[in-house]
Amino acid sequence: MKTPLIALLALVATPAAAHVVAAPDTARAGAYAAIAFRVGHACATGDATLKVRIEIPDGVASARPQVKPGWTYTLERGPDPKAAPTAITFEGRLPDEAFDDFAVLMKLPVAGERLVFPVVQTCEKGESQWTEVADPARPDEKLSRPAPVVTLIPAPISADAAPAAHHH
Ligand SMILES: [Cu+2]
Repeated sequence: MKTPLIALLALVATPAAAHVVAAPDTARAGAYAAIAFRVGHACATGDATLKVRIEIPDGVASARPQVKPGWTYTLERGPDPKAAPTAITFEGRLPDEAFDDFAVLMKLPVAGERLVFPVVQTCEKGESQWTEVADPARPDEKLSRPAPVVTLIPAPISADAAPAAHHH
């Protein structure tokens, strides 16, 4: 009797685990956060990932790739050399049977609810564009190639605001 409900819950609870996702996918607004872009599989079965290009959205004040043995990185910059790179591309080789994390240390914007990071994954045999963004009006819509998203947790109103009371 319980099987249908359990099956339904499993469906709802299963995240897009094997796509390209941000880990963690929540972070505090205004903080420095190391966010990994987790590549769960290649562009197709048996393929291999050679390149991962991560677009850095407006509002991110700095973005530094974590050095990764076996991988090189290149930064794309806009006109302002002091601004965060507009994109970071890692190049190396990741077989389909494995996953890997590509980490970026970022200074996140103070305002905003979520940051979208379009990713292009280039493989030996093809390419996957992880660039789809959910329509807020259709939250149940299933996207086949969703872009990684980081949800921002509002920063504390003030650092001086009422510290937790001490009871001795
Ligand atoms: Cu997937």
